[in-house]
Amino acid sequence: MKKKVLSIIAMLAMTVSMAACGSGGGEAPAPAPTDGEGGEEVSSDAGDLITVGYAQVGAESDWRTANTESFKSTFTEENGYKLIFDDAQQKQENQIKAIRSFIQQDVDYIVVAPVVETGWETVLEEAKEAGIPVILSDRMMQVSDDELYVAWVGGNFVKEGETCGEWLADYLEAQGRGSEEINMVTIQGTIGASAQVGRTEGFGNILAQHDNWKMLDMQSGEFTQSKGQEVMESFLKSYDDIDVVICENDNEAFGAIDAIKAAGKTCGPNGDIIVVGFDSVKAAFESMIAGDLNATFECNPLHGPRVAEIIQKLEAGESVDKIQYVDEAYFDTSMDLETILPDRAY
Ligand code: GZL
Repeated sequence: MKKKVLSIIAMLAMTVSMAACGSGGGEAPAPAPTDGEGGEEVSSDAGDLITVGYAQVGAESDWRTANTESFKSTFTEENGYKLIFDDAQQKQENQIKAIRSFIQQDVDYIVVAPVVETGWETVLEEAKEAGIPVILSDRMMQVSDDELYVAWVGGNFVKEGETCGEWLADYLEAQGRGSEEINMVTIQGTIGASAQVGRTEGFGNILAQHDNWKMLDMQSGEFTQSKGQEVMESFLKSYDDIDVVICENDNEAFGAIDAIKAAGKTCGPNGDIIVVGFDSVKAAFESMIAGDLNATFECNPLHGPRVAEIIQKLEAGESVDKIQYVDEAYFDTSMDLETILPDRAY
């Protein structure tokens, strides 16, 4: 594309960093250090490729690994793209540096999964100044002018939180505990991330409808398994009568389960503590089948094809919807999980 010459010069001058994406189940291994200088070129430049700069949050969870894979398998040379991928290791300053590097390389499109919602105005203005369309994937940005981004693709986080609350109410009712005093704690995601803001708000909407539900405490587990375990350990030390733990992603739930077992308590459908997570990654199905996790609320990470569809429409001069939710469901131990699991894409 017209950006080709510049990008070759920039690429030669640029250090590349390869995101080490983790495997399912645990916390992703720490990715190779990235300097946010525009990240790693995923495919060699050639011919008439559309250059896409993708500023990814990090590699903190199974969900993130699947999200990254969705982009890397969509934005390939065979599909007509050159992907420049940057892993910000959950640091906003690295994402901002990567966006500036994409602008310097004069990419055709910038895609961002913003680690938190605020602090983007200036760098988005710079992209606008450079005439580079910005597409948001996954989490949202709070900006004064929503013309600073073309479209957003992601999950409906408030709805995910509400679905979780409604599921819990039904679950407790079915157990004959509908009027019982229920003590709960929440392991939140990265504070200020749309997924954390929405899930906390959504569950809170249902919590407000149940006078017999008591939220004892909320703390951030940063969407990671290790931090989730640490937070649950501290909750177990502070409160000896926890009935439910709401984990704002599955990896935090895996950590919470480890902490519960280490404290000599049990969890899952026949346990002392009900454990729920968000994302519905494969390892969550394995945890439900093992009898540890009670339910998981889906947040589809496969945004690559949706973003490519937006780019193709823009290339054809067509208009695109500003807000595009992905389809989401939930899964619990009442379902035939052994049958569902093999068909799960992530
Ligand atoms: C949700 C995404 C969240 C996932 C976590 O769209 O932003 O970030 O729920 C991930 O697993 O870390």
